[in-house]
Amino acid sequence: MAQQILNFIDGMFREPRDGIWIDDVNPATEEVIAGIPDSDSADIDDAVLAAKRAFPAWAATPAAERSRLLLRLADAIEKNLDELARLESIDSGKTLSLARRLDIPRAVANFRFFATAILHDASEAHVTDNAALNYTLRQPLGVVGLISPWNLPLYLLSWKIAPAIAAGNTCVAKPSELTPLTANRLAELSLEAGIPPGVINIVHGLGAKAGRALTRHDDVAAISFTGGTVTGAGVAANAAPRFKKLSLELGGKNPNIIFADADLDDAIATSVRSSFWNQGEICLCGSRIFVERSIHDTFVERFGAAARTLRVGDPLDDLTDLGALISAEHLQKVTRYIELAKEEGGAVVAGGRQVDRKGFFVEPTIITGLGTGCRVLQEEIFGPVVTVTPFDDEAEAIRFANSTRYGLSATIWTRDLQRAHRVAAVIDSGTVWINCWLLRDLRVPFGGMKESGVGREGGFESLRFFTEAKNVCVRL
Ligand code: TXE
Repeated sequence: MAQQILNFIDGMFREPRDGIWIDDVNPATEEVIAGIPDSDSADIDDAVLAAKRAFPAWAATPAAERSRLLLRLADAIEKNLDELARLESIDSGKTLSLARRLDIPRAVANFRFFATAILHDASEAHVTDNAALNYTLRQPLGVVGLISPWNLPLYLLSWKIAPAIAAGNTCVAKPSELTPLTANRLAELSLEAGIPPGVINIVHGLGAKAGRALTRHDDVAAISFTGGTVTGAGVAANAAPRFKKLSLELGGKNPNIIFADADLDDAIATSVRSSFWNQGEICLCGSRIFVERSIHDTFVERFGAAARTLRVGDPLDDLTDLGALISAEHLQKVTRYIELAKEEGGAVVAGGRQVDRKGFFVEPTIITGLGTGCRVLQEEIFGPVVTVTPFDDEAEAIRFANSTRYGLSATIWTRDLQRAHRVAAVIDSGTVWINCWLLRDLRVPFGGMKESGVGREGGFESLRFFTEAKNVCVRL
């Protein structure tokens, strides 16, 4: 009998009002592992009401006490790391080892980071000659809506919940319907940690139903959304006319630029990770690899050989490198792009096939021979599929890098310091990594340019997003 997940509203676990449930499937086995509420606007109304009631007391709770409770929640997550990693793996298809190393430790870090950040926050004062003293109050917004995706479920959910409630807001979170398990466990742990009822509410269900209701709710002051660009446009269309604050972290088609003077061993080893970690289902993966022509063939040969050694299979096995893709639909989407690559004239130099076993597995795939205008280099595939394209000089590398409507992140490999800075400055992306990838400091601004998003999260940017600045002017 599959587990039944309930909504978490006002500190209690509740069935959906309409009594309808959705199957939650393990992508590695295709088994139904849980039923989750197919919540609608009535459940969102209940959750928003609970959050609204809890807000005044939580906002008035001293920062030191909010911090203490968030730290207890971080400790509770850490104590249950193995269980949470296992839940994340069976729910999303990601490898257990990655969930242990990346997802769950990051959830712990998110809560610790914002729990302590609020103890060090400061605000500004502006003295107007001898006439007035202005000071800025940063006050919580009220009830905020948090919508998160399936690729890094607890990692991204906690990246939103932690700053939202640390700043004194209460929240209604809508995790992805494809990966509800760790959000549900987080709800239980929040009770254990002593977070008051109504501060964190979690409503499960479909984006077009529960998610949409949240974005349209009049009592929700802000929406923080991470997901696909098309969905993000819909979220903005619902939230903007209601004048909600909006933070949108959307898709990417990130360039990974390798100059001939790069440390090739390092560039190849890191490119294997930046291409295929989490089956390529990380918005920061470098899916368009551009290599200076003089080393292109060597790179393709060595990178291809490395990709062919990766093991695709049981996500719970520690020797597995790539687990399953999230769903049958996503598998279809990814394999369709591999076919499209061939139709567009590309050559598959590694992988290229669905793995012949139960579950949604695709080989790590490398495609060469495609121009930057091809759909495969323009559209987000979000799977273990990368292209490698040669470039002739720095100007061409920059042109190629900037040739999509996305602008989330970029990686540059070179030993030439001046060039590294020069190229970083002109690439259209919110993050540029030089000779590294996914090296994250939680204090830095994080977000996308162009169609990769609006707004920045991270450090004080997150705390600013989740607060309203109010200027108080006192005549002297
Ligand atoms: O994500 P969605 P999907 C990209 C990736 C992927 C594509 C689609 O290319 O193939 O997006 O993935 C909720 N109102 N990324 O469809 O729909 C939904 O329930 C309010 C990039 O699975 O964007 C879930 O909680 N909410 C990415 C969340 O939005 C709505 C991560 C994200 O789902 C909604 C995931 C609506 N109308 C996919 N419709 C990244 N940038 O990290 C859906 N949702």
